[in-house]
Amino acid sequence: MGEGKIVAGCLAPHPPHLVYAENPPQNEPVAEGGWEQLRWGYERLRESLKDIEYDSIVLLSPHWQTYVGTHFLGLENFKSLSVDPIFPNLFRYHYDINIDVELSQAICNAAAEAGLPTKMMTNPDFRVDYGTITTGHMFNPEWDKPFVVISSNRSTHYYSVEVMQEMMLELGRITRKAILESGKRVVVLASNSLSHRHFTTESDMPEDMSKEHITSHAMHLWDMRMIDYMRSGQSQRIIDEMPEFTEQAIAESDGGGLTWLLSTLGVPEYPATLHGYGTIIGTGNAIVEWPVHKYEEAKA
Ligand code: 2X7
Ligand code: FE2
Repeated sequence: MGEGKIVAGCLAPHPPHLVYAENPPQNEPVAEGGWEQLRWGYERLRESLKDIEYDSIVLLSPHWQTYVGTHFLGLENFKSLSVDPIFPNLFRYHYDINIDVELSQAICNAAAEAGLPTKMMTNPDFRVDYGTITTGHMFNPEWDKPFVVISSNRSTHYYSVEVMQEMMLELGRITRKAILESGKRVVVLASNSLSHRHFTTESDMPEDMSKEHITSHAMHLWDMRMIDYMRSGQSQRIIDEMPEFTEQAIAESDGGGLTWLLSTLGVPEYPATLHGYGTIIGTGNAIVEWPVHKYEEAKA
């Protein structure tokens, strides 16, 4: 086949607070708003891609945690209730997600051929994790595109950040090749926060923004350093500093999504666009787009 294309790659974090604050009909709890800086950031991201045509969304979520290899959602549709185990007061979301099984199987097969342990998830009762659902909703509230959903193999925890990076760099190269060979136009999403130190208590009203701030100055400095590298096209430095960042900022990059994203994009040297930054219960979250479509048009 061939002629497939990655049209954009995004860092698209998934704190369930964002969906809670949007009050969509699928979510049971009701909020008085909150976290607007980030929700407006998602609006800007959606606006930026609204005229770009694509077939599917490929997403890696750190909350689908698999210890034996990388798994892929493998049925045409999953429909159920997703509840955040830590914030059931904020997130009880009735989802109905369509899967691009053809592309999912193609990436899974390519990973298996390269020697990575893989599995297609074909249990119809499988509950899709809230990271996938939150990022899916915030990126595409209409749910009108099929997804490929990739699990987070917990190699940081089983081994180290260095081992995780080796595996995710390889999975990214494989994902890229499989997309280009598929003939499809695709957006790739890494669903993770940056610094990830939570407060240990929640305010009486979770959406009370007078209580929201970064957990510590050190976390702020790490987040700004990473964002600066993204905005100045220094992806390789992000990869090089990932072990220190992940350990010192307790960053959610431990799940491998950010490394996988950069590898899938071919370790880009062009600047990414920051659509929004904000904290959620003390964690740092950035909405960032690598506008592959613009970069490739400029080269042509
Ligand atoms: O999963 C999350 C997260 N990554 C950050 C903040 C709050 C809740 O959930
Ligand atoms: Fe998370």
